[in-house]
Amino acid sequence: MKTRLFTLVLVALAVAACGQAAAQIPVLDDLMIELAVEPHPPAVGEATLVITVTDADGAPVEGAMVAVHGDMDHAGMEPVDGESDEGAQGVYRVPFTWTMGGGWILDVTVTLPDNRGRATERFEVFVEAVSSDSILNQSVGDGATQHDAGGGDSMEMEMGGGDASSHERDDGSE
Ligand SMILES: [Cu+2]
Repeated sequence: MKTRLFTLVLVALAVAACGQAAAQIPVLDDLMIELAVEPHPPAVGEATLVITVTDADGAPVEGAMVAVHGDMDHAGMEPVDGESDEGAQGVYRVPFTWTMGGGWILDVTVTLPDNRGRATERFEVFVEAVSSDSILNQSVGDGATQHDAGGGDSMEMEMGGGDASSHERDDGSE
C-alpha cells in the first residue's frame, strides 16, 4: 500500500512538470503550414520535406524551428524524426527517410523564435514501395505498370547519359 501511494505521487509530479513546460509556449492556430515532398511522387529512400510557414497575413515566418515526427499507419514500425535547417523566406527543408512504402502520418511542429508560439499540422503521405532509384519506378512514365497514387503527373524522369554534343560554332576563323 505504501509503495503504491509513492508511485502515484511520482506520477502526479511528472504530470505537473509536463504541464508546466507545455504551458510556457502558447499554441497558435493562425499559422499556415504547407508541405511538399521531394522527390515526388514519394518513394522509399531519402527525401526532403519542404515546409512553408506563413502567418495569418500570408507573410513568411522566419527563424522558426520545424520538427517532423513520422509514423506509419500500421503498428510495429520505428518512427522517423527530422529537424529543419534554418530556413529562408519561411521555407524550411527537413531531411527525411521513407523507411517503407505505404501510408505515413507526419506531424509537423513549428516553434517560433524565443518560444513565442507553436503550431502542429498533420499530413498523410502515400509512399511508393519501390525505391526512387529503381528502374521499375523510372519506367512508370511509360505507362507499363502505372500506379496512380491520385497525385498530379509531376513524375520527374532522369534521363541517363548527358548529351555532350554541344553546339559547334563555326566562327569562320580560318
Ligand atoms: Cu511500415
